[in-house]
Amino acid sequence: MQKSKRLLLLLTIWLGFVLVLAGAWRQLTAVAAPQAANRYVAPGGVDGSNDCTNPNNPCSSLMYAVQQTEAGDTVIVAAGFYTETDTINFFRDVTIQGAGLEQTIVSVPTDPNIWRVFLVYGGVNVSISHLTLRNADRSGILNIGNLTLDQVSIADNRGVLGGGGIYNESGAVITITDSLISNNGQGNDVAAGMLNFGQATIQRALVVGNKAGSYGGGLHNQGTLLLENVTFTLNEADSGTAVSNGGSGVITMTNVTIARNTNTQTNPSQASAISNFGTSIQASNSLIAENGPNQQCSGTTPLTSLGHNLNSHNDCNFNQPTDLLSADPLLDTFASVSGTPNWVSALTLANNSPALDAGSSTTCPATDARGLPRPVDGNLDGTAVCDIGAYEAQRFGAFLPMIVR
Ligand SMILES: [Ca+2]
Ligand SMILES: [Ca+2]
Repeated sequence: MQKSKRLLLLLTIWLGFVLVLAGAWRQLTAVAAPQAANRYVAPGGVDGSNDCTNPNNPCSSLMYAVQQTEAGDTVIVAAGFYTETDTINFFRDVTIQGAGLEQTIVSVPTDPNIWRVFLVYGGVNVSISHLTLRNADRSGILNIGNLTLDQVSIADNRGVLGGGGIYNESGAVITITDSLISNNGQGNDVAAGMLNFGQATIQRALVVGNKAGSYGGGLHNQGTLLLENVTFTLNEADSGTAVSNGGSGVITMTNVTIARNTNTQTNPSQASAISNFGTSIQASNSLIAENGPNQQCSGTTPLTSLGHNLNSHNDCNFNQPTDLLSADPLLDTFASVSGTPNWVSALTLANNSPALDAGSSTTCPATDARGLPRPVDGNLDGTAVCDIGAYEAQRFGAFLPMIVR
């Protein structure tokens, strides 16, 4: 009896010891695990031995701050113009947050040896938002890893050897939202706005004023590409002036507007909007108009219509009963709306445009390119239906009393 009591006491003491040890170990490991840090960059900051973690003592260059990061860190870049001395390489998972697309400008000097602004290495997850990156000799961004861009402007990169704005490598994944791809390429190579070999998604974006020498003024795709609420306009190339697809490329486009792009070569077999030599392009709720001077679509693989497309001519193989052919969409000016990202403006539709309420409300996204809601009753017949293209007319006048009632 006495012996068993002593055993019980010993066992209790041993158990308590084990529990104390376990608690201590938990505390130790909690301390040992690296904590994700915020690092700060601002004009007038100081690099040197600074680890950039004190917001009151920020670093001055984004490249230096990225070099200080551990995996999982966030680099917060204040408003300002940053001219980096070379390409910023991402070897670790990092988030970069600027102060705004028009406020935080990250640039590199004009130099044929500075090929990129950002390079994301394979297997690395990087998220970049609220800034502009510009002036690389080759591609603004080379992505080999997994990259998300939100409210980013990719501008004025020269695209020597193609892929001026973005080069998304085979096996890489990129997601672009609420962003602007503008004025990339110098008219002497391919894929001025973007060259995609991997998996790419672009939602709510404006691809404008990019200039390729041969094909793919807006972009060239040989991977998997999803386009939703994207406007391609004022791009130049000698074929596939807005969108070019090749190799095993697969493109799905929903509520895309391709308008006012210009061929630099007048060979009528070269498309002013889309050329498809790849596996497939599927289109729904998309608008192709006012591209010239050549035919709108060309290539070896006809487009596949999923319905509710509009072609100002009749040369894109749109063959569903809901497609509008040889129809003038009555495109108007660019519009953005105050309170929404004004860089993702879209080409508006006149009040009597046939594109109003001619889309499919089943397949259209919940907003238009500007983030405004779909569907809206654009032809004022009492029924809200999605419009064709990246823009949804916001007309509420006539039926407001019904809503108020
Ligand atoms: Ca309607
Ligand atoms: Ca509508």
